[in-house]
Amino acid sequence: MAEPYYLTTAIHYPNGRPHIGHAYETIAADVMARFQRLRGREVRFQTGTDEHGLKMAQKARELGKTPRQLADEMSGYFRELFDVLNISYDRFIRTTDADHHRASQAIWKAMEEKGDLYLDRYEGWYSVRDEAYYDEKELIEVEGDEKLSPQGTPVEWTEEETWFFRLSKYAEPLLELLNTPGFLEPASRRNEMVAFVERGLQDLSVSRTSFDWGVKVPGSDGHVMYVWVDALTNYITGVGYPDGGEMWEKFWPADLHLIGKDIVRFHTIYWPAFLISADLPLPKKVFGHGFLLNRGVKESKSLGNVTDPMELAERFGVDALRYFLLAEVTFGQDGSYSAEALVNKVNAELANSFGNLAQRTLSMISKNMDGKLESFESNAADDKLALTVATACGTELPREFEKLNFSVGIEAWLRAVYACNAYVDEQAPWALKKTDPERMKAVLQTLYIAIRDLAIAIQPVVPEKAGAVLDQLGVSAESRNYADLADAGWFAALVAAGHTIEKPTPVFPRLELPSEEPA
Ligand code: ME8
Repeated sequence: MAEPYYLTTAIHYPNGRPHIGHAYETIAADVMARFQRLRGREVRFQTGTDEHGLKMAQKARELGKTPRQLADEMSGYFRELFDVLNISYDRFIRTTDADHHRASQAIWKAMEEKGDLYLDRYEGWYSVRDEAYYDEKELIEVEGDEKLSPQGTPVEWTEEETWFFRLSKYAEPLLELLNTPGFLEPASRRNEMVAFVERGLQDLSVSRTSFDWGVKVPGSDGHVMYVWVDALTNYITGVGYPDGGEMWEKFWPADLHLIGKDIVRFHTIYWPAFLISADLPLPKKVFGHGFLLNRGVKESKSLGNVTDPMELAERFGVDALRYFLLAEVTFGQDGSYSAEALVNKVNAELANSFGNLAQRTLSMISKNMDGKLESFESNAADDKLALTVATACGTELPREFEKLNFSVGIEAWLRAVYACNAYVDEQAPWALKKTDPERMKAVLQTLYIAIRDLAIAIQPVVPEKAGAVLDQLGVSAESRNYADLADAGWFAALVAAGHTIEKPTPVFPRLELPSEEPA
């Protein structure tokens, strides 16, 4: 039985079109989902849009729309983008979905039955942009009397009757959870959360009465849930809460919530506290990735440096974008991007190294061997190359991807690609054509086997391109899993079947920078 694996991204605010950060997080999650599938696990992958709350209500009013119209329109752009980016999600959840309202009310009732909810008056600071409450002592004083949230967003003084959740009651189990190795990664994010709990937890305001765009609080007219209560609940809605059933048994608790560093507090303090209160199991891991910066600067509408991820994908190709984002940035840290960095990296590593390797090898097999595979005798150089490639693809890349060290796994893969290119140069199969045709065949077929391993291993990152290489090699769709890397008989089976290799067409074209772009 395949071991189940449930992963989620954050659900995105559809108060505007998706930006590069949304693309980054969702691509990374997709790489993980594909990776786990290739490892043989039964994966459920959820993403979606977070449609309630004051931020959505205000934005809609500003645009003269209803929140529902804004959510419908923008959520559509997210789905369109994720389709273009080849995101293999199983469910795109919208918090306006009917089953989600039901799940949110169910977890609310469970917390209420626990005695963890009480009615009182909230007086304090709120950031609409973060949809977050802040303590006075967390705020940053700026020029004049203005105060900003720790994220640098404006805050407003709020007073209203609300329901409170007894967060203060859960300090001890939360500290224990935060100190559980592997629960919150990267580990560097843990200290901040531990310090937050140790400073003393305040009970949390979990409903609003000053607007009505949200999930209704059961039995409490005029109250809608605080948007984060319903937002976090999406993770269990999607696997069948509160009804239970096969999907629930299989997939909850989640294996991974993949989110950005700015929302770690919600996922490692509020969310586990709600779950403990409702007697539900806790997610196994929360990973807070870093931010993507445009040439080192945070994108913002006022700076006019906002990149449309759809445009990047259309201009450079989806797999080029996916590869660049994962290979360039150490996952967990902030990273910088620019069109020229993308073009340079993709040309050097995919077009000139891996792409060229596949193109040269397959061309020579098609031309010099009539495209026919034959059994061959390997020598020490061939065996050494085979071992290097097998280790990178079968051990190093999977070990690093499992830890979400995507760039480190890709580096190991790339070292194996470079080893293949060095081997081609050393062995010079084009020269062997006349002097030692048997040796030429051994060299080309050693490369053929190596390319198959390299293509299988890199599929999570560049699914379409790796698939195209595997098609050219003649690797069947059922034999592209990581377990197939260890299959010693596949090559002999292809030889026995009389497999022929056609003249290849290049899979990784070189990218060009439009001339107006700075070099
Ligand atoms: O926070 N680089 O939604 P959101 C990388 N609805 N990641 C970025 C980024 C950047 N420049 N900017 C944002 C929300 N992100 C809530 C989540 S989950 C129950 C509710 C990440 O649309 C951000 O960290 O503001 C978050 O993980 C995701 O994009 C959605 O951000």
